[in-house]
Amino acid sequence: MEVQLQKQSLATRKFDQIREVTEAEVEFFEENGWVKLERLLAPPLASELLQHIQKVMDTRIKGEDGYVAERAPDAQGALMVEYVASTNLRESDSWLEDLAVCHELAEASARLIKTRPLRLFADSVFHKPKRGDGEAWFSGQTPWHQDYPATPLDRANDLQIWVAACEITPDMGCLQYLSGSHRLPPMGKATAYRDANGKMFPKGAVEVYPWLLEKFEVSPAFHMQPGDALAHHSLTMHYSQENQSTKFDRWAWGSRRMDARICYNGAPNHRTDGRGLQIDKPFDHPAFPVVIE
Ligand SMILES: O=C(O)CCC(=O)C(=O)O
Ligand SMILES: [Fe+2]
Repeated sequence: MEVQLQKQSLATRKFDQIREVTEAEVEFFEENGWVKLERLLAPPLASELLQHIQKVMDTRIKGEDGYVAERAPDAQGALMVEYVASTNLRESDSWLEDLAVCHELAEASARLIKTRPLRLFADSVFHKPKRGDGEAWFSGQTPWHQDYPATPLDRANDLQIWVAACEITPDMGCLQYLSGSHRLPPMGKATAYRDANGKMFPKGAVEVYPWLLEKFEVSPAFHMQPGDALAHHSLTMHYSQENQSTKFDRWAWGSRRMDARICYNGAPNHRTDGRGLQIDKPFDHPAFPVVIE
């Protein structure tokens, strides 16, 4: 039976500082499961993005808007608070809402995964503070993981666009990929990769499955200019080193779009819990708008 999707396309603002993806980029993505999109956002737009994400993070972490308490009442400790604060910044900032639902990023996503209609799943901030600046959620290395297993989607047909909101030199922890790993099945959550004592493996999947590093090539840590982006499929294994700079924080903003026909499978996730989603039904809910038909 064909499922009727609610029409919730919200794109109102035009972002003419976002360019189109090229055919060569689409082909590269299909082959490797990731692609670098140089200057996807023009630098002035990237600098506006940085201002917005820093402001929302600051407000949320201070608890000024009650966002974290509302979304995750059980969030304990500064790291967990920061993690919850790092998700769906668009819910606290109408400019970020416009950017997250914009036609330009939706069209780029639709071309890369060759799927329409698409729905927005979430937007996120990935902040790695400079070395010596205390511990944050994304301090240290980001363990090798796929995005799909941590989310309650009944199929893996979605992608993340990760935008450098500031200059990110290779020593600051650029996202890196196992090229071609999007052809792997779901391999478990990063939080499930633990040793016999229950301690998380800092390098994630490659510690549990060392053959991954023999089978796939690791993509380089790029030097990203503000507005350069990386896109990856939700089955592509990815990782980033810790930020080794003692001077500069690393700020990236991600937004993830999915096949709008994907159904909710009920797995726990703070992005979806308590939203009244129905198991085996599409995400027909204002928090997951259709962004391209
Ligand atoms: O920025 C990072 O280190 C992690 C980003 C990530 O896991 C993602 O974009 O899916
Ligand atoms: Fe990820």
